[in-house]
Amino acid sequence: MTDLSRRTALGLTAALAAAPTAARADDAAPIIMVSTWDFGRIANQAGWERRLAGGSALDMVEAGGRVAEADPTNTSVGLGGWPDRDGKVTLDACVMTWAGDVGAVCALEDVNHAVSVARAVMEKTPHTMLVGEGARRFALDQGFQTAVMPTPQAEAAWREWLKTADYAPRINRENLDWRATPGGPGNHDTIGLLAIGADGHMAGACTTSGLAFKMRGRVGDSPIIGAGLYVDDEVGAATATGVGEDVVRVVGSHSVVEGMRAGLDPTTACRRVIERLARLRGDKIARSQVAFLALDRHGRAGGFALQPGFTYAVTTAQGDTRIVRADSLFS
Ligand code: SD4
Repeated sequence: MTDLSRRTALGLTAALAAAPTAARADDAAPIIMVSTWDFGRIANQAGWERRLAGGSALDMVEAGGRVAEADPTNTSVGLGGWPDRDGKVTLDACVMTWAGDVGAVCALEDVNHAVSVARAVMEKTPHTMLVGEGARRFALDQGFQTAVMPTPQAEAAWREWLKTADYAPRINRENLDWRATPGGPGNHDTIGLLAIGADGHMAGACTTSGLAFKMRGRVGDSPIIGAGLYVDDEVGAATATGVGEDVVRVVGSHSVVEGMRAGLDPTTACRRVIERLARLRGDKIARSQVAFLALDRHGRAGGFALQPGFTYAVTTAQGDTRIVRADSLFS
Protein backbone atom coordinates (compact mmCIF):
# COMPACT_ATOMS: atom_id res chain seq x y z
CA MET A 1 0.00 0.00 0.00
CA THR A 2 1.38 3.42 -0.92
CA ASP A 3 1.53 6.23 1.61
CA LEU A 4 -1.31 7.92 -0.20
CA SER A 5 -3.39 4.74 -0.15
CA ARG A 6 -2.77 4.28 3.55
CA ARG A 7 -3.63 7.87 4.37
CA THR A 8 -6.71 7.80 2.20
CA ALA A 9 -7.89 4.49 3.61
CA LEU A 10 -7.60 5.84 7.15
CA GLY A 11 -9.27 9.11 6.21
CA LEU A 12 -11.99 7.30 4.31
CA THR A 13 -12.80 4.97 7.20
CA ALA A 14 -13.01 7.88 9.62
CA ALA A 15 -15.02 9.99 7.24
CA LEU A 16 -17.48 7.22 6.45
CA ALA A 17 -17.90 6.48 10.16
CA ALA A 18 -18.69 10.11 11.02
CA ALA A 19 -22.22 10.89 12.06
CA PRO A 20 -24.35 12.36 9.29
CA THR A 21 -24.45 16.13 9.44
CA ALA A 22 -27.65 17.92 10.21
CA ALA A 23 -29.69 18.78 7.18
CA ARG A 24 -29.45 22.29 5.87
CA ALA A 25 -33.17 22.31 5.36
CA ASP A 26 -33.56 24.67 8.25
CA ASP A 27 -34.60 27.86 6.52
CA ALA A 28 -37.90 29.20 7.73
CA ALA A 29 -38.78 30.60 4.33
CA PRO A 30 -38.95 28.14 1.45
CA ILE A 31 -36.04 28.37 -0.95
CA ILE A 32 -36.93 28.97 -4.56
CA MET A 33 -33.50 28.94 -6.20
CA VAL A 34 -30.07 27.49 -5.52
CA SER A 35 -26.87 27.53 -7.50
CA THR A 36 -23.33 26.30 -7.07
CA TRP A 37 -20.54 28.44 -5.71
CA ASP A 38 -20.52 31.97 -4.42
CA PHE A 39 -21.04 33.48 -7.84
CA GLY A 40 -24.44 31.87 -7.55
CA ARG A 41 -25.40 34.98 -5.63
CA ILE A 42 -25.62 37.14 -8.76
CA ALA A 43 -26.97 34.25 -10.82
CA ASN A 44 -29.78 33.73 -8.30
CA GLN A 45 -30.50 37.44 -8.31
CA ALA A 46 -31.03 37.29 -12.08
CA GLY A 47 -33.23 34.22 -11.67
CA TRP A 48 -35.31 35.83 -8.94
CA GLU A 49 -35.85 38.91 -11.07
CA ARG A 50 -37.07 36.71 -13.93
CA ARG A 51 -39.52 35.07 -11.55
CA LEU A 52 -40.83 38.47 -10.43
CA ALA A 53 -41.26 39.40 -14.08
CA GLY A 54 -43.44 36.33 -14.60
CA GLY A 55 -40.74 33.93 -15.79
CA SER A 56 -40.95 30.18 -15.27
CA ALA A 57 -38.44 28.04 -13.37
CA LEU A 58 -36.77 27.36 -16.72
CA ASP A 59 -36.49 31.10 -17.39
CA MET A 60 -35.00 31.54 -13.93
CA VAL A 61 -32.22 28.97 -14.33
CA GLU A 62 -31.44 30.10 -17.86
CA ALA A 63 -31.15 33.73 -16.75
CA GLY A 64 -28.81 32.74 -13.91
CA GLY A 65 -26.67 30.57 -16.14
CA ARG A 66 -26.31 33.39 -18.65
CA VAL A 67 -24.96 35.71 -15.97
CA ALA A 68 -22.12 33.29 -15.24
CA GLU A 69 -21.51 32.66 -18.93
CA ALA A 70 -21.22 36.38 -19.68
CA ASP A 71 -18.59 37.02 -16.98
CA PRO A 72 -15.16 37.16 -18.67
CA THR A 73 -13.43 36.73 -15.30
CA ASN A 74 -15.09 33.38 -14.72
CA THR A 75 -12.48 30.92 -15.96
CA SER A 76 -14.66 27.82 -15.99
CA VAL A 77 -17.99 28.89 -17.49
CA GLY A 78 -18.78 30.51 -20.82
CA LEU A 79 -16.87 33.42 -22.28
CA GLY A 80 -13.90 33.44 -19.89
CA GLY A 81 -13.52 29.66 -19.83
CA TRP A 82 -10.05 28.20 -20.11
CA PRO A 83 -9.47 26.22 -23.32
CA ASP A 84 -8.72 22.60 -23.99
CA ARG A 85 -5.14 21.52 -24.60
CA ASP A 86 -5.39 22.54 -28.26
CA GLY A 87 -6.34 26.09 -27.25
CA LYS A 88 -10.07 25.81 -28.08
CA VAL A 89 -12.80 26.74 -25.63
CA THR A 90 -15.49 24.07 -25.76
CA LEU A 91 -18.68 24.58 -23.77
CA ASP A 92 -21.06 22.01 -22.27
CA ALA A 93 -24.55 22.71 -20.92
CA CYS A 94 -27.95 21.19 -20.31
CA VAL A 95 -31.41 22.11 -19.09
CA MET A 96 -34.25 19.99 -17.72
CA THR A 97 -37.85 20.91 -16.90
CA TRP A 98 -40.67 19.79 -14.64
CA ALA A 99 -42.18 17.99 -17.61
CA GLY A 100 -39.11 15.86 -18.28
CA ASP A 101 -38.11 17.93 -21.29
CA VAL A 102 -34.34 18.01 -21.72
CA GLY A 103 -31.80 19.68 -23.98
CA ALA A 104 -28.02 19.61 -24.06
CA VAL A 105 -24.98 20.73 -26.03
CA CYS A 106 -21.49 19.31 -25.77
CA ALA A 107 -18.21 20.78 -27.05
CA LEU A 108 -19.86 23.89 -28.43
CA GLU A 109 -17.30 26.26 -29.99
CA ASP A 110 -17.36 29.94 -30.99
CA VAL A 111 -20.76 30.57 -29.39
CA ASN A 112 -21.28 31.64 -25.79
CA HIS A 113 -24.47 31.05 -23.81
CA ALA A 114 -24.43 27.31 -24.14
CA VAL A 115 -27.31 27.18 -21.66
CA SER A 116 -29.57 28.98 -24.14
CA VAL A 117 -28.37 26.78 -26.99
CA ALA A 118 -29.25 23.74 -24.83
CA ARG A 119 -32.70 25.21 -24.30
CA ALA A 120 -33.06 25.73 -28.05
CA VAL A 121 -32.09 22.08 -28.66
CA MET A 122 -34.92 21.14 -26.29
CA GLU A 123 -37.49 23.48 -27.76
CA LYS A 124 -36.60 23.57 -31.46
CA THR A 125 -35.44 20.06 -32.33
CA PRO A 126 -36.79 16.54 -31.93
CA HIS A 127 -33.53 15.65 -30.16
CA THR A 128 -32.07 16.02 -26.69
CA MET A 129 -28.37 16.58 -27.40
CA LEU A 130 -26.19 18.12 -30.11
CA VAL A 131 -22.40 18.00 -30.09
CA GLY A 132 -19.42 19.72 -31.67
CA GLU A 133 -19.77 21.14 -35.16
CA GLY A 134 -23.43 20.15 -35.36
CA ALA A 135 -24.18 22.07 -32.17
CA ARG A 136 -22.27 25.09 -33.48
CA ARG A 137 -24.09 25.09 -36.82
CA PHE A 138 -27.44 24.71 -35.08
CA ALA A 139 -26.66 27.65 -32.77
CA LEU A 140 -25.68 29.89 -35.66
CA ASP A 141 -28.79 28.86 -37.61
CA GLN A 142 -30.84 29.85 -34.57
CA GLY A 143 -29.31 33.30 -34.60
CA PHE A 144 -26.89 32.94 -31.70
CA GLN A 145 -23.98 35.37 -31.98
CA THR A 146 -20.40 34.20 -32.29
CA ALA A 147 -18.00 35.08 -29.48
CA VAL A 148 -14.22 35.35 -29.51
CA MET A 149 -12.88 32.69 -27.19
CA PRO A 150 -10.51 32.19 -25.51
CA THR A 151 -10.27 35.64 -23.99
CA PRO A 152 -6.75 37.12 -23.91
CA GLN A 153 -6.51 36.13 -20.23
CA ALA A 154 -7.61 32.55 -20.92
CA GLU A 155 -5.19 32.30 -23.83
CA ALA A 156 -2.37 33.58 -21.63
CA ALA A 157 -3.20 30.88 -19.05
CA TRP A 158 -3.13 28.25 -21.79
CA ARG A 159 0.22 29.51 -23.15
CA GLU A 160 1.64 29.38 -19.67
CA TRP A 161 0.35 25.83 -19.30
CA LEU A 162 1.90 24.85 -22.64
CA LYS A 163 5.36 25.53 -21.22
CA THR A 164 5.07 22.27 -19.30
CA ALA A 165 1.87 20.80 -20.75
CA ASP A 166 1.67 18.88 -17.51
CA TYR A 167 -1.93 17.67 -17.54
CA ALA A 168 -3.38 16.77 -14.19
CA PRO A 169 -6.91 17.89 -13.37
CA ARG A 170 -6.66 19.64 -10.04
CA ILE A 171 -9.42 19.71 -7.50
CA ASN A 172 -11.21 23.04 -7.52
CA ARG A 173 -8.76 24.18 -10.20
CA GLU A 174 -10.86 27.25 -10.74
CA ASN A 175 -10.29 28.16 -7.16
CA LEU A 176 -6.62 27.66 -6.53
CA ASP A 177 -6.69 29.50 -3.24
CA TRP A 178 -9.71 27.56 -2.03
CA ARG A 179 -8.15 26.26 1.18
CA ALA A 180 -7.18 29.77 2.20
CA THR A 181 -10.31 31.60 1.18
CA PRO A 182 -13.31 29.37 0.58
CA GLY A 183 -15.99 31.55 -0.89
CA GLY A 184 -13.40 34.18 -1.86
CA PRO A 185 -13.40 36.06 -5.13
CA GLY A 186 -11.25 33.42 -6.83
CA ASN A 187 -13.87 30.79 -6.13
CA HIS A 188 -15.28 29.86 -9.52
CA ASP A 189 -16.48 26.62 -10.96
CA THR A 190 -19.20 25.05 -13.05
CA ILE A 191 -22.57 26.57 -12.32
CA GLY A 192 -25.54 24.31 -11.66
CA LEU A 193 -28.87 26.02 -10.95
CA LEU A 194 -32.15 24.66 -9.60
CA ALA A 195 -35.37 26.64 -9.24
CA ILE A 196 -39.02 26.46 -8.26
CA GLY A 197 -41.27 28.75 -10.29
CA ALA A 198 -44.20 30.75 -8.95
CA ASP A 199 -46.46 27.98 -10.28
CA GLY A 200 -44.62 25.44 -8.10
CA HIS A 201 -42.92 23.68 -10.99
CA MET A 202 -39.19 23.01 -11.04
CA ALA A 203 -36.37 23.27 -13.60
CA GLY A 204 -32.59 23.07 -13.64
CA ALA A 205 -29.59 24.03 -15.73
CA CYS A 206 -25.88 23.33 -15.71
CA THR A 207 -23.22 25.09 -17.77
CA THR A 208 -19.42 24.87 -17.91
CA SER A 209 -16.30 25.10 -20.02
CA GLY A 210 -15.24 21.83 -18.40
CA LEU A 211 -11.84 20.96 -17.07
CA ALA A 212 -9.08 23.31 -18.18
CA PHE A 213 -6.61 21.88 -20.73
CA LYS A 214 -8.70 18.75 -21.15
CA MET A 215 -8.16 16.48 -24.13
CA ARG A 216 -9.86 17.71 -27.26
CA GLY A 217 -13.31 16.12 -27.40
CA ARG A 218 -13.50 15.42 -23.68
CA VAL A 219 -16.97 15.86 -22.18
CA GLY A 220 -17.62 15.69 -18.45
CA ASP A 221 -20.80 15.32 -16.46
CA SER A 222 -22.29 18.80 -16.82
CA PRO A 223 -24.29 18.30 -20.05
CA ILE A 224 -25.24 14.71 -19.19
CA ILE A 225 -28.77 14.41 -17.84
CA GLY A 226 -28.66 12.29 -14.70
CA ALA A 227 -24.99 13.07 -14.03
CA GLY A 228 -24.62 16.88 -13.96
CA LEU A 229 -28.32 17.60 -13.56
CA TYR A 230 -31.61 15.91 -12.82
CA VAL A 231 -35.08 17.28 -12.15
CA ASP A 232 -38.12 15.36 -10.97
CA ASP A 233 -41.05 17.64 -10.26
CA GLU A 234 -42.59 15.13 -7.83
CA VAL A 235 -39.48 14.97 -5.68
CA GLY A 236 -36.85 17.64 -6.31
CA ALA A 237 -33.76 18.39 -8.34
CA ALA A 238 -30.00 18.04 -8.05
CA THR A 239 -26.87 19.24 -9.80
CA ALA A 240 -23.16 18.50 -9.58
CA THR A 241 -19.82 20.25 -9.78
CA GLY A 242 -16.27 18.94 -9.71
CA VAL A 243 -14.48 16.27 -11.66
CA GLY A 244 -17.05 15.05 -14.14
CA GLU A 245 -15.45 11.65 -14.61
CA ASP A 246 -16.25 10.90 -10.97
CA VAL A 247 -19.77 12.30 -11.11
CA VAL A 248 -20.61 10.12 -14.11
CA ARG A 249 -19.55 6.92 -12.30
CA VAL A 250 -22.42 7.22 -9.86
CA VAL A 251 -24.88 9.01 -12.18
CA GLY A 252 -24.65 11.58 -9.43
CA SER A 253 -27.56 13.98 -9.76
CA HIS A 254 -30.08 11.27 -10.53
CA SER A 255 -28.83 9.29 -7.56
CA VAL A 256 -29.32 12.30 -5.29
CA VAL A 257 -32.89 12.76 -6.52
CA GLU A 258 -33.58 9.06 -5.93
CA GLY A 259 -32.30 9.51 -2.36
CA MET A 260 -34.81 12.30 -1.83
CA ARG A 261 -37.52 10.13 -3.36
CA ALA A 262 -36.69 7.54 -0.72
CA GLY A 263 -37.26 10.14 1.98
CA LEU A 264 -33.82 11.66 2.60
CA ASP A 265 -33.51 15.39 3.10
CA PRO A 266 -31.44 17.18 0.42
CA THR A 267 -28.18 17.35 2.40
CA THR A 268 -28.29 13.70 3.40
CA ALA A 269 -29.21 12.63 -0.12
CA CYS A 270 -26.10 14.47 -1.42
CA ARG A 271 -23.95 12.99 1.34
CA ARG A 272 -25.05 9.43 0.61
CA VAL A 273 -23.93 9.69 -3.01
CA ILE A 274 -20.57 11.20 -2.01
CA GLU A 275 -20.10 8.30 0.45
CA ARG A 276 -21.00 5.81 -2.25
CA LEU A 277 -18.41 7.31 -4.58
CA ALA A 278 -15.80 7.19 -1.82
CA ARG A 279 -16.51 3.53 -1.12
CA LEU A 280 -16.44 2.73 -4.83
CA ARG A 281 -13.17 4.52 -5.60
CA GLY A 282 -11.15 4.50 -2.37
CA ASP A 283 -7.83 6.25 -2.81
CA LYS A 284 -8.55 6.95 -6.48
CA ILE A 285 -10.66 9.93 -5.45
CA ALA A 286 -8.16 11.31 -2.90
CA ARG A 287 -7.25 14.14 -5.25
CA SER A 288 -10.68 14.61 -6.78
CA GLN A 289 -13.43 17.02 -5.88
CA VAL A 290 -17.12 16.27 -6.36
CA ALA A 291 -19.98 18.25 -4.86
CA PHE A 292 -23.74 17.93 -5.12
CA LEU A 293 -26.45 20.49 -4.54
CA ALA A 294 -30.13 19.60 -4.16
CA LEU A 295 -33.46 21.38 -3.81
CA ASP A 296 -36.58 19.45 -2.94
CA ARG A 297 -40.00 20.39 -4.19
CA HIS A 298 -40.93 21.80 -0.75
CA GLY A 299 -38.18 24.41 -0.93
CA ARG A 300 -35.58 22.69 1.26
CA ALA A 301 -32.01 22.85 0.01
CA GLY A 302 -28.75 21.11 0.86
CA GLY A 303 -25.32 20.30 -0.48
CA PHE A 304 -22.39 18.07 0.35
CA ALA A 305 -18.87 17.65 -1.09
CA LEU A 306 -15.99 15.23 -1.12
CA GLN A 307 -13.44 17.91 -0.21
CA PRO A 308 -13.75 21.21 1.65
CA GLY A 309 -14.32 24.42 -0.24
CA PHE A 310 -17.73 23.94 -1.85
CA THR A 311 -20.18 26.80 -1.40
CA TYR A 312 -23.59 27.45 -2.83
CA ALA A 313 -26.13 30.26 -2.99
CA VAL A 314 -29.72 29.91 -1.74
CA THR A 315 -32.49 32.40 -2.42
CA THR A 316 -35.90 32.56 -0.77
CA ALA A 317 -39.17 33.65 -2.31
CA GLN A 318 -38.58 37.03 -0.66
CA GLY A 319 -35.41 37.43 -2.70
CA ASP A 320 -33.03 37.01 0.25
CA THR A 321 -29.83 35.29 -0.84
CA ARG A 322 -27.13 33.81 1.33
CA ILE A 323 -24.04 31.72 0.68
CA VAL A 324 -23.84 28.36 2.44
CA ARG A 325 -20.58 26.50 2.96
CA ALA A 326 -21.21 22.79 2.48
CA ASP A 327 -19.82 20.11 4.74
CA SER A 328 -17.46 17.59 3.19
CA LEU A 329 -16.47 13.96 3.63
CA PHE A 330 -12.78 14.76 3.90
CA SER A 331 -11.39 17.62 5.96
C1 SD4 B 1 -16.66 18.87 -15.80
N1 SD4 B 1 -17.98 19.13 -13.82
O1 SD4 B 1 -16.56 19.17 -16.98
C2 SD4 B 1 -17.33 19.84 -14.87
C3 SD4 B 1 -16.30 20.84 -14.46
C4 SD4 B 1 -16.29 21.33 -13.09
O2 SD4 B 1 -14.86 21.86 -11.41
O3 SD4 B 1 -17.27 21.34 -12.40
N2 SD4 B 1 -15.10 21.68 -12.66
O4 SD4 B 1 -16.21 17.82 -15.34
